[in-house]
Amino acid sequence: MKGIITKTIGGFFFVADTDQQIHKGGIRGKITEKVYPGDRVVYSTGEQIIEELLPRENLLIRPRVANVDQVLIMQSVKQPELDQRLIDRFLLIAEISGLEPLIVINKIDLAEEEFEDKFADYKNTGYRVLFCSTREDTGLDEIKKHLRGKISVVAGPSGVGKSTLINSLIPGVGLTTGVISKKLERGTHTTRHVELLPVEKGGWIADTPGFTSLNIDHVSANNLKYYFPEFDEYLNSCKFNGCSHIHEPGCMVKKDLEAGKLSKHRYQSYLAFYKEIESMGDN
Ligand SMILES: Nc1nc2c(ncn2[C@@H]2O[C@H](COP(=O)(O)OP(=O)(O)O)[C@@H](O)[C@H]2O)c(=O)[nH]1
Ligand SMILES: [Mg+2]
Ligand SMILES: [Zn+2]
Repeated sequence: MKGIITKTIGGFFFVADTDQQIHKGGIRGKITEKVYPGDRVVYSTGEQIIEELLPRENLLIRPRVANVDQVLIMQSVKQPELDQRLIDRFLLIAEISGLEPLIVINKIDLAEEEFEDKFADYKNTGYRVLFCSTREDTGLDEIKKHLRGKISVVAGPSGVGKSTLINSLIPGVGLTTGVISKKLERGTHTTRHVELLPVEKGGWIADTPGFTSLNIDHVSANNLKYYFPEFDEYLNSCKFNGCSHIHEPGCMVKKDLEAGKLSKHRYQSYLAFYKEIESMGDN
């Protein structure tokens, strides 16, 4: 039978069948590779032991989750304050890693002013943006739809409501939230296990304490432009081949930027990441 690993603890693993029923078992000796949550396996019933590790599509390093389809880039409108640069950083990481990004903006119950406009640039670029309030139970059904049939991880700063969201999506899962959880996360850093949690209708989601920041050192400054989808249509329109859209004459990106056809804040993020990568050297 085919199943999916939801967590591993010590010598044991937990494998979910196609009905999301979870079985506990030990790993058979002939499997020499390490298995991670998200790994697809062939297992036998009864003893529920892994027969075979099926080919992996990808493996996130921190946290270790295999076969990730989607990353929820989560922020709140307030408490903590919205950080668009961080959204852009996570979008970049998602693009580099080949994961589908889904921007989720929580705590809309706290908004005192119009906030949706701030996300028009992302929508125009083709990114999905969803708004929710776990406190007032708004927007959650829409999020559920986007989780169906996929393995998703949640990324975002501490306090935006990642654990609360998962608790709302999966009744009874009981993740620790709020101030206490921050202490716990630090105190039990090494013992915490990543676990895939079942979302109704066949999706999986992982709360990811370590996935709050990542560096972007595996892309070169020259290639950075390929991970900003809004620049795709400029590949052949600038005067210079391989234009970085920064200082070259005859750059159409800069022209359209001035004409207000491209997002200024996205371009600022591009510049900031470009400089960051350059300053790391060897590019
Ligand atoms: N006002 C408001 N507070 C929320 C909402 N969602 C979560 N919170 C609160 O934000 C705090 C941090 O939530 P938590 O889930 O622990 O954040 P995490 O660090 O991202 O996992 C908790 O006190 C939650 O009760 C929301 O939609 N609105
Ligand atoms: Mg949390
Ligand atoms: Zn250019």
